Amino acid sequence: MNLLIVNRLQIYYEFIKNHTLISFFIIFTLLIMINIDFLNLKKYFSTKRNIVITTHRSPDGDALGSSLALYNILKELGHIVNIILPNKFPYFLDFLPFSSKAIIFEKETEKSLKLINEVDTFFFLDFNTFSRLDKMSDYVSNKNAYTILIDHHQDSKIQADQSFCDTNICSTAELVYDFIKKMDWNISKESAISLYTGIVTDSGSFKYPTVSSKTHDIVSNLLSFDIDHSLIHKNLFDRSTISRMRLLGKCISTNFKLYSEYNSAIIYLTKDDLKEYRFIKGDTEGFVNFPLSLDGVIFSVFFIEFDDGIKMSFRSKFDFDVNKFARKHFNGGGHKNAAGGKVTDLNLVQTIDYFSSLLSKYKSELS
Ligand SMILES: [Mn+2]
Repeated sequence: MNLLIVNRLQIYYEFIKNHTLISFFIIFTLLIMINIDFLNLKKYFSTKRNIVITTHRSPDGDALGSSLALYNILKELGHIVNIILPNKFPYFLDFLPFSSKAIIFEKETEKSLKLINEVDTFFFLDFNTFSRLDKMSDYVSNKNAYTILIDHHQDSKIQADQSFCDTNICSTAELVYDFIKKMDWNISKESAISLYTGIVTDSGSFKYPTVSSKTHDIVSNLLSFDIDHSLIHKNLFDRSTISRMRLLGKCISTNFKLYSEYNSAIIYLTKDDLKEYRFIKGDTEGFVNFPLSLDGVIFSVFFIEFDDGIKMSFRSKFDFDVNKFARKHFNGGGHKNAAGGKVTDLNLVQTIDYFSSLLSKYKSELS
């Protein structure tokens, strides 16, 4: 054993021997601190609650999967539970159990407001700032209710009554799994499907650096519920629409720019492209990964022009921090290797020009 550790252990031993009472008190307090939230939470959920689960705009597999898993479990426990999403999820996630139960704020505003008004408990899943709830934001943040935040994004701006956040974990689904286990709640086959989906989508099918042995431990446990993982992958990745194929073709053939000096590449789609190829929601999911699959490219951006502004997805390999980049220049954020951003005061050409002008400032980080 390392000499330093031996020394330390000796010091701890001496301290405990000489201050037995104080030591026990410290250990006891630490144990209470670790468990107290869960003891209180277990008590809190022992009475029937009126719960709304919500997640970020344009919900992805992790956002929706985490929400549906928790929805199923809380419902089984006898609580009143609703999921309210700011807007619709992409079509390929409709295989998730109970996905049809999700209420879309944009479409069913009155119903959503009534439910928010009646709520006593909120679960906030997979987002770090209320602005990601879009038009729902003020109604939710102003409502007086007990709030529980489970999230893995950096720089959280949400003050919740209970926070279960860890930015080193690759998916919120893993944190939800931990939360369920600590609460001693039972996982169902349906919730296992949803959690597995969350982990697969947010880990890039287990390829991102944040995937850990714990991720695989959780997945191993989820597979023990006899879920058809192969079917889940087919549902997630092999249900492309013709419009998606054509939009991807457009990006790769003409709407592409390589900045070899900065090991960066971009693709983009204009409003006219979306119209011409009959874009439907979800069609461009994962497009940003294509430039990143080029040998040597460590930073890729996908620009998409909508009526209300330019939406951007950022991805990187290794140490280039796209969360910082998106926050600093494009009103966005997310994770170190995956982030989003939005611009409303520039058109597409101006946005790309502005982006190009920034690259030289990052030359050392990008080479
Ligand atoms: Mn996530």
